[in-house]
Amino acid sequence: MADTNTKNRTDTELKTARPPLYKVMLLNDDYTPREFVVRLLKSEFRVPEAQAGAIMLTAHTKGACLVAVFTREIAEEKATRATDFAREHGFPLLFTTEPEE
Ligand code: NFA
Repeated sequence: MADTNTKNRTDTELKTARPPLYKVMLLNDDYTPREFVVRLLKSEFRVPEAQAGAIMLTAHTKGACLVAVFTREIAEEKATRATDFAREHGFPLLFTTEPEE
């Protein structure tokens, strides 16, 4: 059964360790078609159509946009997979990762 007696727990016991999180960023380029970016965001990151369009447009106008946040290993794997998929289709589209502040 779960320990519901919070009264007698110490501060240390109450602390829940959370792994550091990493941002997956979408970078703009001049060659990858907008529709390809939206399709990739939907298939690789499970982002709904409207949100995928908004992320693509933000990257297009501002140079970069946050796609999603994961633990380091997952973030790196997703960024690599998505970037590789674009390469396989001949596009220079780039996803990067960076630690969340
Ligand atoms: N800038 C690209 C274009 O005009 C679209 C794009 C958006 C590329 C976001 C990469 C990231 N075709």
